[in-house]
Amino acid sequence: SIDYTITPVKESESLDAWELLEEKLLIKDVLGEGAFGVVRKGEYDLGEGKRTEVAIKMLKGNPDTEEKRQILQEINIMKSVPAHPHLVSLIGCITQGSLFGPLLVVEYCSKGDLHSYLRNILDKLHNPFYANQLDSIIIGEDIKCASNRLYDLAVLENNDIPQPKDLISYARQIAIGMEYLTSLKLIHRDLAARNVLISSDNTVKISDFGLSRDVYYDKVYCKTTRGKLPIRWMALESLTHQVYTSQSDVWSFGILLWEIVTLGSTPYPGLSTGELLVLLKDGYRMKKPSNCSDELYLIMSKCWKATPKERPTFTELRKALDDTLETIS
Ligand code: ACK
Repeated sequence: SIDYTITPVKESESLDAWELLEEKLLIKDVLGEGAFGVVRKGEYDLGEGKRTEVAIKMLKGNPDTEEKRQILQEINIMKSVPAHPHLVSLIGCITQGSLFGPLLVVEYCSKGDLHSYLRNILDKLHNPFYANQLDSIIIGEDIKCASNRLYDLAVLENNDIPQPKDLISYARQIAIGMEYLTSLKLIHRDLAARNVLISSDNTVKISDFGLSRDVYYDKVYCKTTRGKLPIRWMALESLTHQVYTSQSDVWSFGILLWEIVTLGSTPYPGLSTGELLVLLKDGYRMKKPSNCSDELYLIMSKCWKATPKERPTFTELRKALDDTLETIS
């Protein structure tokens, strides 16, 4: 397997076909901020009067050498991964001569991250004006749309509300993207709804796969872009032995399924991260959300098997979600 995390960035590799012209890049509003960097919206001039919307990732303030090394590494990993419909695509980078330091330019996903997107729907459902509850939306089962609160909400909101089958389709698209990453021997290490983006045509794309958290060598790098360890998404062996594999990504995918079903709730509600490790070691796992079908719960539960090898592969997960989708009208 290729370990991208320890590949040093060579100066000579920085200038290539991916290098963009700074004068053609228009940097606009901040979309979001992390511990190290900030993501801004932008436009890139493609020539002949054509422009494309982009998202620009850059470092904040006075970045140190280490932070620069990290973003250059992220750029290099993204360059090495051929584009895929379910991964956020690299548009290019500016590694030389920019006042802002190295810039990573990726496709713009207008609907933002999956977590905020789902939370927004949950908040709407909780709004007394709609007087609905999550319990009345069954995810992963064939139900009559007329009795579905998401359907009611879609009618009120001009149809831009995903239906249960759309939510399963998101999960399936993420499984396909992860199947691809796995085939390239890449481990994501921070698969979560916050790291999935939605494009204007509702295609779901995995983001931040180029982030190299050099977990084997330095604990600092097992932090997320937001500067915290993603404890609630981490597999048992990652928590106990700092072991990250595609099978630990599968565990995180199970948690991500749970996030989708609960429309962006925080995993292990009511439990502190401190309590979690002991409970997980004891075999404790999240129970079935009240609105989750048995079939879908079985899929997520398998992702949380203590023995990594017993968990399904992303290919198996994709197939299982295909089957689930078929049962939903
Ligand atoms: O929900 P959001 O607007 O979507 O807030 C987060 C924030 O930046 C921090 O990651 C947004 N973001 C990141 N990458 C992109 C992108 N390629 N397209 C659109 N928004 C993005 C993300």
